[in-house]
Amino acid sequence: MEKILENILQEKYGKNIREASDEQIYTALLILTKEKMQGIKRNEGKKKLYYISAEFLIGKLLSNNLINLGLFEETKEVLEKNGHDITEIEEIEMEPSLGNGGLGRLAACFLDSIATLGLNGDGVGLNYHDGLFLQTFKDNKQREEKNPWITDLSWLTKTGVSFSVPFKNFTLQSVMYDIDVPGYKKCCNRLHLFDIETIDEGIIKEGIDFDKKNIEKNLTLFLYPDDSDEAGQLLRIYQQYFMVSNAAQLILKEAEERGCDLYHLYDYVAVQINDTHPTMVIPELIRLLMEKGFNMDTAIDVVRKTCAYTNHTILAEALEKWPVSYLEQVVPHLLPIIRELDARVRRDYHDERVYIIDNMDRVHMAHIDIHFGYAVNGVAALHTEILKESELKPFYDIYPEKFNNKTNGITFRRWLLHCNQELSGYLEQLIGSGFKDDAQELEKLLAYKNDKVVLERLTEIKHHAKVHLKDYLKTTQNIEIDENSVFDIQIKRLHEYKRQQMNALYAIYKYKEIKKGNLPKRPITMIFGAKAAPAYTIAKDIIHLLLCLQQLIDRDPVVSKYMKLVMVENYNVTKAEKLIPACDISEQISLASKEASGTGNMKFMLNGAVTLGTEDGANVEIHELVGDENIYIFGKKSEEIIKLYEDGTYCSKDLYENDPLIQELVDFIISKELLLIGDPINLGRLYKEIVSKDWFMALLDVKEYIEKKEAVLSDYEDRTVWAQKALVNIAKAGYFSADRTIAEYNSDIWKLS
Ligand code: 26V
Repeated sequence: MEKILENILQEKYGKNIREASDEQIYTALLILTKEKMQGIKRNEGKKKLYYISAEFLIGKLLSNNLINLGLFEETKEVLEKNGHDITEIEEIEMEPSLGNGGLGRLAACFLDSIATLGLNGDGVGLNYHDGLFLQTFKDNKQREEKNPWITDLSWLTKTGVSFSVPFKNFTLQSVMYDIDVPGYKKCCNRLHLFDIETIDEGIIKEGIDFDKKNIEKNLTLFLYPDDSDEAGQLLRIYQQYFMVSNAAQLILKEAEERGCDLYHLYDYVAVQINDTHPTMVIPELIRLLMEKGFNMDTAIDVVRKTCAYTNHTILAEALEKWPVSYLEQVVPHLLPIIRELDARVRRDYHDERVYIIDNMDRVHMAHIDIHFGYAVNGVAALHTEILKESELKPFYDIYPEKFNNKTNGITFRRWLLHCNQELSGYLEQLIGSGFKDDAQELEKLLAYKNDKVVLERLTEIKHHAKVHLKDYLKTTQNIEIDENSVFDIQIKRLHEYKRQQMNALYAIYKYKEIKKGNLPKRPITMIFGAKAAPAYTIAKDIIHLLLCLQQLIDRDPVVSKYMKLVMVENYNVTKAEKLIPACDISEQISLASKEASGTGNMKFMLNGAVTLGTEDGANVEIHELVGDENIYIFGKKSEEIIKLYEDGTYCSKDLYENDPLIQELVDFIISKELLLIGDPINLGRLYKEIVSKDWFMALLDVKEYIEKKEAVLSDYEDRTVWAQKALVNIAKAGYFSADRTIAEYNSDIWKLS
């Protein structure tokens, strides 16, 4: 390896490893790794999976690829020997921002595991040039900027593959780019990202503003362009159809190349539809098969046996419903097929809840997937139960055999081996390296639960990670944090159901307690990281509140000795990799029933944080695995919440008016202290929202939350018992390896050979 690196550097820059700059080393390593990946075996097999997703939040790739290729340690040593630090080299790489949050990161973890299990399966998505926006803070508010990530030399490789994609008024010619995805000590798969050559970043004006109607220039500029107006929604439909038409054409082309008689497509191909964004692949495949001479019945039958759907949310507003008139404007050629699918449903089932086109002429994308796919899965046990028993009950009654659960998972290569090398190394010393291939082997750690030396060492490793995070925040945001304080972290997309606003109310509680002289035994550092969708007003108001609280606390000479609130700017995968190893308390406080799974909860657990959470999503399974002693659960249960929504009886105003503490905390949002710092419009609107609506019931659980968090902080002081909790969490995290999840997808859904 050293020799090859040396050669590349000599050839390209006329320098040896010692003389080369970090940038030059990064480029040389990129070239070296890409060449290695091109040389290794591809997964093969008669049947191939296509994982179609609007998002692949892959994060930086250099170290991860080196780990999977078995070259990381050697590279690190060679660089060290020559005066370079691999962590500095990692900084050079731009993070592609091709995803929003959990769903996109899950797709990336899945690609890693699919390759690691040696399965024949590629990802298919879009090559957004500016990805999701880059978040900056100004005047305590979020600002959105473009986020370009594609450099001259990157992980993308342009292929010769290209398809014609027909829209109503024009046809676009695609270009396919590939990113290699090496498995851990295994063969390689690919992520195919489709694009067009005519994209013009020059049309981006102020912030992320651009002409939404100029499709030939804007199609793959942004992930989730603002869809608060008609042009924005049409653009999303253009993007989705472009993605799936390319996917469908690629699938049929490759199947035929593998000798498939398309009448048996399902023996050669499995298509996983990641949420409803790729749903149009179903009518598109039907259309393409009919062009090849299939009759409609047969085309539908073949496609139904090929496609499977994953549901990632029960939030009604997130379930896509496109107006027929919009589809007519973009893809009129799909409409006859969609109408026929709807007619077949209406013929067979006399229940308007399962129709594809509703009485407002909107196409329910999930309904297409459920009727015309062969499997439907939720992403955690509770979530799947809720789908079966309430959200999708009419469908479950028709097709009980299609429904199944696949509890999410994470790749341990990135979320332990790479992001927490000290912990991973120590675990290897204790229990051997078997856990790297079989995550369940982490359970061997339980044998050390009463070993003082091990517990102290785990505490020390956590402390080191906290110091690293301290240094990182100092360099990147010029923020000082105290490594001896408790690190309490909530990092995820900003959404009311995730209840960052409830955590903010805790911050207000703590601030007031300290003001009253009730000083905590140990300072607390509350860390948040979250982007709010640009058009999501209340989410932005919550960010404003958090930033105002951060400033208020920082400016207070007394309070700032005991607490600190930090909002991390532009939260992304790279930042998650720094934050998660340093965390003591993992905040997973969504309103029960609303968080389908969560995957951050798993990453924190694996890195020895203790969860403070509701019985929601995969928290339920974490709770079952670690037991009551090693998790802090609070709040109303999902059945109660579902009932409250059904009855429509929740009234935040009653809670506000009848509980003096709740009133005091909520009133603080519009207190003179905060209004001196913040914007009365944002704070006033948030105050009103919480008092008069509080759709995600923060006030319902806030008191229990405060009590529980106080108990956590008090328990933290018994450092030995806390280290035992951390140890049990690490030991029990093996279940959440994405390798397990993917093995289940394969045996129950894909059945790849
Ligand atoms: C999308 C939208 C878009 C419109 C406005 C409101 C809204 C709210 C939520 C969503 C979520 C879409 C699907 C999604 O990202 N689900 C996440 O999937 C993760 C992987 O399965 C899972 O861990 C998270 O719990 C789930 O929220």
